[in-house]
Amino acid sequence: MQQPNFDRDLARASIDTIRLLAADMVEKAQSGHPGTPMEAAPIAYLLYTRHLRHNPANPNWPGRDRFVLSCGHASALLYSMLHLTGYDLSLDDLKNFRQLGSPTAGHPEFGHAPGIETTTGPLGQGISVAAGMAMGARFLKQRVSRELFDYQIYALCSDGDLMEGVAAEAASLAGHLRLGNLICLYLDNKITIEGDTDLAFTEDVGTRFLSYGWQVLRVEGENVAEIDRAIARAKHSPRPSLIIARSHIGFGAPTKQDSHEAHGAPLGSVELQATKRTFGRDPEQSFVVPAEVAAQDGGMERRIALIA
Ligand SMILES: Cc1ncc(C[n+]2csc(CCOP(=O)(O)OP(=O)(O)O)c2C)c(N)n1
Ligand SMILES: [Mg+2]
Repeated sequence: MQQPNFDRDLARASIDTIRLLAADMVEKAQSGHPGTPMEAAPIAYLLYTRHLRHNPANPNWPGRDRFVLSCGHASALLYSMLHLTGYDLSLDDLKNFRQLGSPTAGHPEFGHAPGIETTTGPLGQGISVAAGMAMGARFLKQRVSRELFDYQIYALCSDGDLMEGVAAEAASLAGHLRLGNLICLYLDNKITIEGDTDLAFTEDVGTRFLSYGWQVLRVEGENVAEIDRAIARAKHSPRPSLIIARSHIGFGAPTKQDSHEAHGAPLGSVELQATKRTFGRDPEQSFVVPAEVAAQDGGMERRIALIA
């Protein structure tokens, strides 16, 4: 298999840090959703360090790529990622997840914390908003500035997002308009809030999106090289792209991985400690960011230099 042109060990250490920070946040708050952040950490890491054109020191730069968290219940993922990539969100802010007055709300709105674009509570809305944002970006690019508004819209979505009718309407329009600046990453984990998707959702999502006129790519949710290549390919597609990641909710949790129990409740201290052992971390410590993870330059600094 082709080797990725990045440090695999550092990527793995960073991804595990993201998952455990998110699980610690939910555990400390005693509310929230640990499983989806643990599952989506590889995608978030690759996006934020290798693909997203953004500037943590100037989160509102108009030419930035936009990241829409359609499965907004995974907000702990976003906060971990923003903290690690240098946005103005401290480890203490992460420790205050879901507390009154903190910048780390459960379902954050635009402007509430740096780096938050759209995150949605109602499933289906995020991917639909993302299609609208891609239309807006194209308009600005054609009418105002080809250089400044040459940006992509990334949306992370889940089964529930794709069950919603509104998402189908928006995706159909995006395909019709050939919005190549729209990239949706779908966490195909076969689990929803009540249990397996077998209960209510067995359609072939990929074929549906192909019929809308999208490019459809498939990756394995823990395969960083595969995810990286798929995102790189999607960026150059003239059509919108759906990257279907076969991923595992609660990845690394010994008894809750691949279970709806990892969706909307803290893992519990015993399970969380066992998860930390799985990743070779000290089970007694929380909110740990290893020095090599904190100090890394994942290529992000270079992109910032280009756009500052
Ligand atoms: C329109 C809408 N209906 C219902 C809900 C309640 N709800 C929150 S998450 C969820 C489903 C979770 O399953 P999935 O989208 O697959 O996310 P995962 O657990 O895999 O992260 C539901 C039904 C909602 N947020 N929005
Ligand atoms: Mg799911």
